Amino acid sequence: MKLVVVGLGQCGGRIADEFLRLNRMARSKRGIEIVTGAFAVNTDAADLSGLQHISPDYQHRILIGGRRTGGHGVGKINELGAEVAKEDSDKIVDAIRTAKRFFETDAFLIIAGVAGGTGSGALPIVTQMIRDRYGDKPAYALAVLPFGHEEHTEERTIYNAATCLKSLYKVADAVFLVDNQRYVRKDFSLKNNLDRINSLIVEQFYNMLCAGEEKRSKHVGAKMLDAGDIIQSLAGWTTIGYGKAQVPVFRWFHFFSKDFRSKSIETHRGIQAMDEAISELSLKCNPADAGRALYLVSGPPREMNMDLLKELADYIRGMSPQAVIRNGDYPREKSMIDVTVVLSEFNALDKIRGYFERATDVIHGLKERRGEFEGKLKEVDDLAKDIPSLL
Ligand SMILES: Nc1nc2c(ncn2[C@@H]2O[C@H](COP(=O)(O)OP(=O)(O)OP(=O)(O)O)[C@@H](O)[C@H]2O)c(=O)[nH]1
Ligand SMILES: [Mg+2]
Repeated sequence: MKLVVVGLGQCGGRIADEFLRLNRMARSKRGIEIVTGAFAVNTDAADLSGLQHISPDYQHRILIGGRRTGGHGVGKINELGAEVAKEDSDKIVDAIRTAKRFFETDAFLIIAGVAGGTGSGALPIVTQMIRDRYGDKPAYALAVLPFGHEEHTEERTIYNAATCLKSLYKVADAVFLVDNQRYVRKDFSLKNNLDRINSLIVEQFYNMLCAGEEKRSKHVGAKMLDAGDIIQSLAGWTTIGYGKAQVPVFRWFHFFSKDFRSKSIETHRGIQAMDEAISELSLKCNPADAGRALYLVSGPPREMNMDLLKELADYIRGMSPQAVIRNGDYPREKSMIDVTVVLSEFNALDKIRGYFERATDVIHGLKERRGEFEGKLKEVDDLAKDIPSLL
């Protein structure tokens, strides 16, 4: 599957940059392309300069809101982020058309952190614009949710997340939810290292995007997972996970034994990889609530037998009994079996519900404080009514 990726704000821009790195890896290691264009949009000129892979010209690093923000961002006010994205919409949409292999693109992926200002405000607007303009291709969003500490220290974080997600759900064909906090726990020694988190986020998509682009028959599975399968598997709130289990590169007994034990070890490895993928999903969720599921298993061809595929199918079926399930196998990895899982079309997610409830409280609290503030202001005004003004 080939994507045009568009990153908004600092978080979005950096993750889009990382997708381009992933594409270079796909090209050099596998001879295939998975990204047909990558763009970063920001109100902050310094953030745009800090990117590494996206072309440095103005049509790939797109500065918006220049006059209103002076190139210094919108300081967490996502309403302003949304406004400047609307004002500069032509600039963004026209630039996207310049993607070199635009006609080969299967879908758009629009990325931002939902708690900031620029990205959070621009995400629903740009997604809607892209859908209106390029309606024949799906527009998916990747929404990065804030760290726990950000949620607890800053009311605006919750407000931005809630307003962004509410609007986004209406316009995106699917929304990948990626909770920053889940990635911190994965690797304590790299706490707060955003680069590492960005790589982890993006690498989960690698095999899923590559599988359908393979041209050499030895890398085409018995059931190839292509762009059509992926598109059919995505709708509404969506999570993604990836897990792997090492396989010894050379196993002498493989050549001599058709032992039932070695077969069961392979199946076990596949299940172990799937277990990890499920427990490390990009957002905490209840898999039973998913309406659609997709999984892809990749490994050395000799490891991928029918038993393994059947075990994985049973596993997913047991976990998400309501879901329409699609799957594929990808004889690619050499020294591991890995599994990518996408669970989609969730009807209920605690995290989203939590944002909406808390944001409603924040809005009521703000209204109350505004009322008190205005009451006091009026009191002082009344006190000064007999004092002459110099204006
Ligand atoms: N995973 C990840 N999260 C990031 C990154 N940069 C920022 N964030 C998160 O994104 C949110 C802040 O969004 P930013 O992208 O910095 O904000 P912005 O869209 O540039 O908006 P303004 O700076 O307010 O104009 C916070 O929740 C951060 O934790 C990044 O590189 N990777
Ligand atoms: Mg910024």
